Amino acid sequence: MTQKLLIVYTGGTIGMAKTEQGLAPAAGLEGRIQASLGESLNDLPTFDVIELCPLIDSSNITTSNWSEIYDTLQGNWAHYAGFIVLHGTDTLAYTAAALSYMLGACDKNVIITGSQIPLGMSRSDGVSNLEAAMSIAIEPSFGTATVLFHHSLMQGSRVTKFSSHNFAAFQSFNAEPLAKLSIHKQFDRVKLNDGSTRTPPPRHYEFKADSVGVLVLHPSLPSSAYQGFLNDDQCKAVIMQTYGAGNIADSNQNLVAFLAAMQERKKLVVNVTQCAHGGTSQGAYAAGSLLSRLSILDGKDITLEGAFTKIHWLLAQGLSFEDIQQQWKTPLAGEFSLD
Ligand code: ASN
Repeated sequence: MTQKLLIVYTGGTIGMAKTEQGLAPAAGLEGRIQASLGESLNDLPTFDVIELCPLIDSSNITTSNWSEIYDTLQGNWAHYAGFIVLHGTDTLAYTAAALSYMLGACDKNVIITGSQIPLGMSRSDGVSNLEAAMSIAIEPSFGTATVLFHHSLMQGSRVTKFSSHNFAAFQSFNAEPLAKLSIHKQFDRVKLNDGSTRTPPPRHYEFKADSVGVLVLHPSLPSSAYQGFLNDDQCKAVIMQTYGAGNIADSNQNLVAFLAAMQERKKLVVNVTQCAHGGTSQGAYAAGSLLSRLSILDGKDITLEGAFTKIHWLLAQGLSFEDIQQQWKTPLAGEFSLD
């Protein structure tokens, strides 16, 4: 089998160029890769580049872009030994989590990376991120989609962008990185389910773009922040970012009534903590115990991105409210820790 890599370029800073309006994605990345990586390419696998159209700043990502990336990978699966997705950093964590559910425990590596400074510009971190991804993409499968950034290889379902300035832009706060790339490369492969891997099947579902919202709790929350979710028929679920160990203001009668009405209308609510590290202990405090009584799903130590995309994925499978309540509890791609 060929040891060739496929690089899927979606846009993002790594491939941007200066314009009068500021940095914007630019086509023709292959030439810039050749120029920036130069002779190092002699030690790396050969590669092809597919540029998606249009190339985007990842702040413009939508659920249909996840499908497009998946279809590109799936359609080319048999022809390459490994895959790299070049993506903007702003929403990379959402795409990485979405691809983790979509691909499952796949039999080849899909590594998602990008950069804070464009390739070809001085001090670009794109060179080291891309070189590192290329150097490990044809390793035996890590068993899940991964993110590689600033020498750290992380589970795709677990990352969060935590710095807009540092080269180490991503963290996996609740799961150890799969590898730290130094002079030596050492991998702890992820064991999902029984450790078996598969070829991703053709996509048979569509994401429903407007089906999931996010509610961030804050002191004296106005009801206008959430009332719209209730009245919007397209909205099937809300990820609620709660305080600390998963607490809400249980003295806020409007909020409590909203949560009860969500349950009555069979709209899902997921409890995800606002804290970057740790997770929920739903019910540990009286102020959070109400959530279990209202059948609100416990996000445990999942990220916002992991929860948002998991609900999208489950809804896209056409599952009922009751089935999703059940299936939520099982990790699909290592997205939360089991107690
Ligand atoms: N705005 C850019 C993007 O997400 C940021 C980056 O890639 N560093 O596309």
